[in-house]
Amino acid sequence: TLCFYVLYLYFPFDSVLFHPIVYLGRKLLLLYRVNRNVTGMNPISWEEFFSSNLAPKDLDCKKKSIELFCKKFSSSKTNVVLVTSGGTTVPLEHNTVRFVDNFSAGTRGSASAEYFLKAGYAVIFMHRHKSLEPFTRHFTGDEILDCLLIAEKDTIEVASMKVPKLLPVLKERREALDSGRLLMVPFTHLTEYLWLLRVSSEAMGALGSRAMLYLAAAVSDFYIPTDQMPEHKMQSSGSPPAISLHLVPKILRPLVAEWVPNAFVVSFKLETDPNLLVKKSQEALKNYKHKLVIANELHSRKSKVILVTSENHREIVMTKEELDAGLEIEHHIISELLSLHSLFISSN
Ligand code: PAZ
Repeated sequence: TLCFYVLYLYFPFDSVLFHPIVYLGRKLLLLYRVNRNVTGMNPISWEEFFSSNLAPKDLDCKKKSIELFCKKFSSSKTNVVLVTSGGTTVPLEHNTVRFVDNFSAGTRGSASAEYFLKAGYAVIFMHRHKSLEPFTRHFTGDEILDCLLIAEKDTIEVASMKVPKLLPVLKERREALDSGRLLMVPFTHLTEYLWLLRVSSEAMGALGSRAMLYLAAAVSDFYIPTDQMPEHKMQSSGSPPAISLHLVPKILRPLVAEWVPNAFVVSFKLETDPNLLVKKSQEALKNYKHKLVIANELHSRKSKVILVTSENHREIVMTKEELDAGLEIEHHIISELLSLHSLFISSN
């Protein structure tokens, strides 16, 4: 930066030498950044990430609704939970045609949000746009249309055999909406997710220990910095593209230490090697100093999780009978969290 500044003093904007110098400077900076990330030793800081990846255009509007929502519950006894859900995309072009995505459907987040609502919590549901949502998740594809029948005089009726499934869902949804305890906040790409996570956490600060963060979204660990993304769709006519992914800074660190230090923070750890689950979760607790990691393995995530705290770890395993009866593991997870959170609140 200093070299740049000194050069600029000698060759101001209108100088013909200025443009080649800027070009060279950019290339050097790029080389430096690539090298930093290739070695994997030194990802950029979270501050650098936010200053080089500008906030999405609608952030202010979403921020205001999140702040209003938190304010509404700050003087009541209602606990507030931020549930993050679904996967983030990582665009490969500014005018995005292609992006990197992941497997997450939002099952964990949307089911958990329902159980939190049932327990009386107010829920900020920060979810990947078009992933599963509380209540509607029970009806996929044409199912909701199958509940409806064309009756006399072009009116519509609900098929009586569908009522037992539809009615309890409708009742719970109505209760949540009428009490104003559900705020839906959609995101799509990684940068949008991280900005929203930051503003939501900061807004929840006012709730103290009554705030819980339940970070179930599958967030990309890699991204392409904006200055290295092509403007337009990558062309297949030239040589195959070389895509260099960079490490995303660990956002849990500022979240716990600075943005919402008094909240009950729960993160998730997904692995495909079950032997790594507990070790990596303990490392995360040590590094970020939050309260709980819920560890799960990709293929068994609907039937088994491990709750890892700094003191111990224990499994929740669904029995075959429970699974056959349609019971969901999130029911058990949330009931555990309710006890842990209430202990946390009373000890604060
Ligand atoms: O969304 P889903 O129900 O298909 O999957 C849930 C999950 C595996 C993404 C979640 O439980 C989780 O582990 N989230 C954190 C992933 C991570 O390690 O970043």
